[in-house]
Amino acid sequence: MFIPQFLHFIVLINDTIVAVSTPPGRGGIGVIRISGENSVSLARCLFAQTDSSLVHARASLRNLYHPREKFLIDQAVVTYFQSPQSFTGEDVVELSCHGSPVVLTCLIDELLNLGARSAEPGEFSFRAFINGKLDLSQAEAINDIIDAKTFAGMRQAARQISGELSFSLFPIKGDLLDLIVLFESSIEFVEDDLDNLESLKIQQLLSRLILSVEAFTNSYHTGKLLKNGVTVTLAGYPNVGKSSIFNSLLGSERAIVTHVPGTTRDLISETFSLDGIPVTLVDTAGIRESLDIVESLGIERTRRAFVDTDILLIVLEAGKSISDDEENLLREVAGIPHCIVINKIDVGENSREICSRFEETGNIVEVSALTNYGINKLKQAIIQQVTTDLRLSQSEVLITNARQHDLMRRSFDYLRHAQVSLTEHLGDEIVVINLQNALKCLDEMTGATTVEEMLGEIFSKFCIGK
Ligand SMILES: Nc1nc2c(ncn2[C@@H]2O[C@H](COP(=O)(O)OP(=O)(O)OP(=O)(O)O)[C@@H](O)[C@H]2O)c(=O)[nH]1
Ligand SMILES: [Mg+2]
Repeated sequence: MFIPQFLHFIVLINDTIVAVSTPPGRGGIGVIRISGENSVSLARCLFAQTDSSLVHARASLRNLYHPREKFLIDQAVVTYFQSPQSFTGEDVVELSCHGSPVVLTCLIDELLNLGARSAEPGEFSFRAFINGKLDLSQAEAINDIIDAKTFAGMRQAARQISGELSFSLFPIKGDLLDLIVLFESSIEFVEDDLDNLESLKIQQLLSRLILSVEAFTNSYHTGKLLKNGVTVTLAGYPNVGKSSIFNSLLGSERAIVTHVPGTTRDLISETFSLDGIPVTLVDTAGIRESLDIVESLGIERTRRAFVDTDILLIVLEAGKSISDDEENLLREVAGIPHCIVINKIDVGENSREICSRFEETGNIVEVSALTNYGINKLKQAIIQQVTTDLRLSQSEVLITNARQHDLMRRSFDYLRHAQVSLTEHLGDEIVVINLQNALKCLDEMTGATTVEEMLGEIFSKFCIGK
C-alpha cells in the first residue's frame, strides 16, 4: 500500500523508534533516544547479561556491548522513563554516550538490526502529541525553542511549551461554548426566545470575545518579529556614510568605508540582536545616476532590496540641503516605513530645511558614525519603528506562527459574522454556525480537532530525534 510521506509515521505508530537526538558531529555527549514498547528489551541487548534491570527515572552508568560480537562499544549513562511518565508517553530509554559519530552510528545500526525503526523527523514529538502529553501549540513551540535566534524568542517559545497559549485560550473557548449552548437551546425550544436583557448580555459577551480574539490576532505582528526578526536597509546618496553607520550599528568594521563616492557596490547584510529582536541589517550602493556599469548594477540591487525591507534608514548629510537625487529617492520610498538619519553631525548642523520637512513625522535621528554619537538613539528609533509596544512581548503570550495566526484571524472573522447576523436578526441558526466555526478554529490551534494532513505538515518540519 502506498503511504504518503506525511502519513508514514501516523500509520506505524506501534513500533519502536530510535534516533540520535543530539546534533551531528563530535561532541562531549551524544544522546540516543529509543521510544516504544520494545525500548527496554532493545536496550538490554546492549548490556552485559548480569546487568541489573532499569528503574523508572533513574540514570545509571552502564557498559554497552556489541549484541552479537560482544565487544565493548562505549560506557554510557542510561536513563529509563516508564510509560506513561515519559516525553512520548511510551517506554523511553535514553543512552547518553560519548559524542563520537562512530559510537553513535554503531549503536544505532545494532538497534536497527534488533528491530527498531529509524524515527522520522518530529516523530518523538508527534507521539507525545498523539498520547496526550503535549497539545499542538506546545509541540510547535519545541521547534521554536530549538530554532530561537534571540533571548526574547526563546522566552516566548518556553512559555508556549509550558502550555500558556492553550491556557489563555480556555476562558475564550469556555465563553464561546456557553454562547453556542444558549443559542442552540433557543433554536430547539422556540418558546425559550431570548428576552431583551439576555440579548444585551449576549451582545456584550460577543463584543468581549471579539476583542480578545482580535488582540491575539494582532499579537502575531510582535510574535513574528521576535521569531523571525526584521530587515533594516540603509539607503541614501553615495558618500553620506551608510557603510559607516552599518559598521557602527554592528560594532565591527564589516563594510569598506572610503572617501570615494560609490565605494559600496553590492548588498552586504549582517544579523544582530536589538533588544532581543533579530535584525538583518543591509548596506547598499548609494543611489545616483551613474554611467559606471558595476555601480549601476549595484544601484539596481539596492532598489530590489527596498522591496524586501521592513524598515528603511534614509541617510542624509548634515549641513547639506536635499539634492534632486535625494528628492527622487524620498519620493520612491514614500510608502515604506522609514527613519531619516542625519549623519556627520560632528561636522555640520542639521539643516533647517530637513528639520521642518520631517518635523511632523518626528522620525529623525542625528548621528555621527565617526564618533558613534546618536547610534544608541538610532537603535531605539529602529525598535520604536518595529513595534510600538515591546512590553507586550514580555507580559503576554503571543501568536508566533502563520498557522496559528490564520486560525485566529478566521475565528475573528466568524465572530464578526456572528455579531452582524445577530444585530441584523438574520436568524439564530446563522449566528450559531458562525460561533461553532469560530470555536473550531480555536480548537485547531491546540490540535483538539486537526486533520491528519496538517499534522504531517507540522511535524515534518522538526529535526530527527525530536
Ligand atoms: N566627519 C564624518 N565623516 C564621516 C561620518 N560618517 C562617514 N564619514 C566619512 O564619509 C566618507 C564616506 O563614508 P561611507 O560610509 O563609505 O559612505 P557611504 O554612504 O557608504 O558611501 P557609498 O558606499 O559610496 O555609497 C568616509 O570618508 C567616511 O569616513 C561621520 O559621521 N562624520
Ligand atoms: Mg558604502
